[in-house]
Amino acid sequence: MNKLNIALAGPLFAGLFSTLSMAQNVKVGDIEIDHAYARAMVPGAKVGGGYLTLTNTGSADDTLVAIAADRAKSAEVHQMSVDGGLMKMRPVQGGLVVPAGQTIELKPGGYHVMFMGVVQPFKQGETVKATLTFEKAGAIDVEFSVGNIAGGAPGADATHSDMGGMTMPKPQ
Ligand SMILES: [Cu+2]
Repeated sequence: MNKLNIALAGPLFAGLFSTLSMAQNVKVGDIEIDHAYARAMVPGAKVGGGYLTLTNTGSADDTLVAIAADRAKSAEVHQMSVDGGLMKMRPVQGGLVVPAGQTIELKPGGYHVMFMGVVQPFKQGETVKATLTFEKAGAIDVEFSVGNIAGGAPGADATHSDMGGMTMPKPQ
């Protein structure tokens, strides 16, 4: 585990557990959506992360093809990964596939919804509404409960508020 992981893991997990109790559960077609939450953003931040669990109870794969939110100019699914010691995030091309009978978890450090062009940074206690569109199941409105700012450490939130180029520098 490198220094970046250690620095991020604590606050991120704290944020995750503090928001799970506010989870909602909605369904459209064969797709079930749970645990939708977003992280609070620091003042001035334009980019925020959202997380949720997608379960496909059907017998055919489906794909999350679009996300729209009132509070953001655009939103898309990103994948975060560690590549050669660098944490990177990139858009998932062609939509996020939710395989038949499987559950996909969007969580810190992995897949996440990236809200971009946010005018008013998300604040703890707010609800951010978004419409998710699936190729087969269709569209569903989802409410993301806004949790805390990842433990309150400004450095930790930099992963989402300062993602120019989508490649984060390796800490020394
Ligand atoms: Cu992202």
